[in-house]
Amino acid sequence: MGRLVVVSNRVSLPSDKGAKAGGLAVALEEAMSPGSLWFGWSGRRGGTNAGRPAIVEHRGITYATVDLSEAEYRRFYVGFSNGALWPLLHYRSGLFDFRRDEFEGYLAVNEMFAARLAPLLEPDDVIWIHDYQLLTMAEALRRRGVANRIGLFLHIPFVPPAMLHVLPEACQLVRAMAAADLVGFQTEGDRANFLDCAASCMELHRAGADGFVHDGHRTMTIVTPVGIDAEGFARTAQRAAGMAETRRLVSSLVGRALAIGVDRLDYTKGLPQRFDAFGRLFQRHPEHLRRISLLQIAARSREDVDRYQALRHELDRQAGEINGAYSDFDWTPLRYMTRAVNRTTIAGFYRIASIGLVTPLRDGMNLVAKEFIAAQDPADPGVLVLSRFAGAAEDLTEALIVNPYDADAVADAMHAALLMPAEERVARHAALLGKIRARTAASFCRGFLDQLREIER
Ligand code: ADQ
Repeated sequence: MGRLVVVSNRVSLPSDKGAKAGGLAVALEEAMSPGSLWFGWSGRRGGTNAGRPAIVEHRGITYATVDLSEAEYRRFYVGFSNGALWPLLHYRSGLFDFRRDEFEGYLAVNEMFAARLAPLLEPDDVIWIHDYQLLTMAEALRRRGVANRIGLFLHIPFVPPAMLHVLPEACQLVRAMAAADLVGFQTEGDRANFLDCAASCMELHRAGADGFVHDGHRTMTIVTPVGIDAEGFARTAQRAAGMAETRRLVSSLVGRALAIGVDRLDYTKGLPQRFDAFGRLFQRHPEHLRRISLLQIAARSREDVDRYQALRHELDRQAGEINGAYSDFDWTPLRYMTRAVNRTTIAGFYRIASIGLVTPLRDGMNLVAKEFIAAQDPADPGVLVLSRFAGAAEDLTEALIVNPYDADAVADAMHAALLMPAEERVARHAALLGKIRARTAASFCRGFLDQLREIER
């Protein structure tokens, strides 16, 4: 069986210590077995990338990384990836910012990745490219004569044609994605949108329900939702619940309930709307005043992108407003922090929380929802309040499903969660736990790679 070559924008090197916020890094660690190669950006910038990739070996895995120049970083990463594609693929055309030089910078970095990876490849390697930063890389590899099996997995949503064509070069991207043999998505909806976009961009013949042929090349699609190591996370949470940080959190609550939110500080995560809904809880259901605190951990992310700074200012303002309006001398309703906290500590916090608030405005999957479920004590679990616009909601139907734009409804769901009888909490949690145990990070990787390896080239 051929070697696995994973390509992602960022490579998490074995030397990277400390807290990591980001679902992709977590999921991919499961895919890497000894003998594999992981290729991507080192995270360094400012240097030149003219030379060969830097190679590090660790526990049988080879890590090959390239640096980006400052101009590449600005155009490819800050510009087109995060200023144009990220908002567009999260249905936020109002935030979409297209600049042609940035689009060209994006194509050039995808091209450069292909040029640096190609000499490292062996004929039976299976190549698995990840996410929205690298949508044109499969095509760039093909142009270099790479005939290996290539898979592409998109961790974020894919939009319908009416939204995608807001992007002037939409069809160029879709055609480049189709150069892969297998294109994977988090949900059926995302896959259907991609197939519709492909049909809107090129002459194609459908190959069964899941694929198509264009110009003699067959592109198949697959839906493989990303999961977590549910058993491992449950063990971590159980252990963490006894650790000093969790004990300190419990004693600071003095018997009050805890709601928890854990996100990257990103406008797709619906944090201003969540804060609004939390304030609304006290207006609509004042019996909860002084009885609950919300701990929101929002790790700063993409601080070079202007919109993220604006979001931070908005949240600072809102947090001040809520605490100014409702705090008492011995109770603060909202505890809001913007640094990353390590996953073990967070696991302990989830376990003691009565409510997990996962209310993104749009999300490919959302692993925090799954981690919250895994971390609960099955005999006395907390309740997950989950946005219908998270990919996770397609499967996790026993959560309290909400529309995150409806602050009153989210407040009412929190109220319902706080009053929910133990029997109902246990039943909902058992059903959810069964689901996240069935679809783990490992089964995500296996599901995608088994199908990719079956493809005849
Ligand atoms: P993200 O948008 O980064 O991932 P998510 O799925 O929630 O979102 O993954 C976040 C991961 O980082 C989780 O493991 C979480 O514990 C951790 N994390 C989040 N906030 C943190 C914080 N404040 N401190 C410490 N750790 C934090 C993208 C897509 C998602 C998709 C994943 C995986 O946007 O929709 O689920 O990839 O495919």
